[in-house]
Amino acid sequence: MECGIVGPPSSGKSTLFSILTNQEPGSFDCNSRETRRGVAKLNDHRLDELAAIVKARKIVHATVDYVDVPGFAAKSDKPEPYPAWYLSELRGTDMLAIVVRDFENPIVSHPSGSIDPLRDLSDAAFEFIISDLDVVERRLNRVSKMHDKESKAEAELLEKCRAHLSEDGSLRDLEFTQEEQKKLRGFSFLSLKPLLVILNLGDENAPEADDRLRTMQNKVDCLRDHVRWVAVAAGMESEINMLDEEERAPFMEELGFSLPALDRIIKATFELMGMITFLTIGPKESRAWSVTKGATAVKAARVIHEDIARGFIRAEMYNWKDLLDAGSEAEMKKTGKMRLEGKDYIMQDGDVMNVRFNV
Ligand SMILES: Nc1nc2c(ncn2[C@@H]2O[C@H](COP(=O)(O)OP(=O)(O)OP(=O)(O)O)[C@@H](O)[C@H]2O)c(=O)[nH]1
Ligand SMILES: [Mg+2]
Repeated sequence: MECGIVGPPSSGKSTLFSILTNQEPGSFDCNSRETRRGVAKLNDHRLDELAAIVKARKIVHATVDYVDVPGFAAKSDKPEPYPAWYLSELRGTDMLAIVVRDFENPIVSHPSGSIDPLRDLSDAAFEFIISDLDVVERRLNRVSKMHDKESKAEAELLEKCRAHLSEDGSLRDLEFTQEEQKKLRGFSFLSLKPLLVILNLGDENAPEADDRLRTMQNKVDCLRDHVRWVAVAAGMESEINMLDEEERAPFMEELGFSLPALDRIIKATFELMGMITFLTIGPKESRAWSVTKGATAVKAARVIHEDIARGFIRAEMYNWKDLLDAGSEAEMKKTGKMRLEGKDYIMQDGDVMNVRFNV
């Protein structure tokens, strides 16, 4: 799962990326077209607690890939369309996180001359709409000349998209059937990608995070299903991260966030993408895996290894809490809480699975 981090220059994308991927902070040349990729670990106390029970020698967390895409400033006062390299970088991702700036910093000026996170969000959303409209119109031009049934259906679907985009609407706010969604997937439309809005606050306004987020949310008309909102104070948090772990708490408290940005952003990313976590627990390796909500046991097995899915016989399944309560695998087996499930079992968040398979 890959999430593109976008937004205007100096909104704090790279600062946030460093926090997420646990790298040294340090922004890079804003004229550079270089993007950075990194892996963020989903901290999961369930995995840590169960791994401790079985004395796991190796612990592997679930992860999300983040891509730090540098912002670029228009050369004139007029907004410029996004360049092709930028758009193609974004199209390759599964979801987008737009970082908008709500912090003053006299050393780093905002390319638009003032701090206005709502404007920055609308600008970015608008550029995505324009770029999608361009793709739709080009394709419509082609398919409208064809007369077979499939092309006609495609033209009808694209016409629905065109109408909405022309009214400055994002595609994620339209309802599509599963069949339509499948057809649209190949276009990698930006305004259809799940969206995480990240409001980057300064340390002075971080304690008002909830109010500031709410004010923005109230002014944006969008379907809640495909959008999530998170407030962070990336600059301050990256400084806090340089402290020893035991020294961090009072500073975090001052910011007013109950959890670090990393945990809150990954959680929002998982929710937005409809992902849940299941675990495989053993002394050699204990590991958390992610799978889409509603996935069957055999699909979850495929995440682990294709062979395990192919040779799937049954899966031993229990909830992570059952092992925690029992204190050991042997005790847990005595409680009768371990079930045997077939291929079609629907995975639940926090399931511990052990597949019996045959290759
Ligand atoms: N005061 C304050 N400064 C911040 C904050 N976040 C980032 N900065 C500073 O703003 C500058 C730009 O931050 P970056 O993280 O490089 O911004 P960016 O969005 O990656 O910028 P580009 O890659 O050029 O698009 C840096 O000097 C940061 O230290 C913040 O929350 N508060
Ligand atoms: Mg950057």
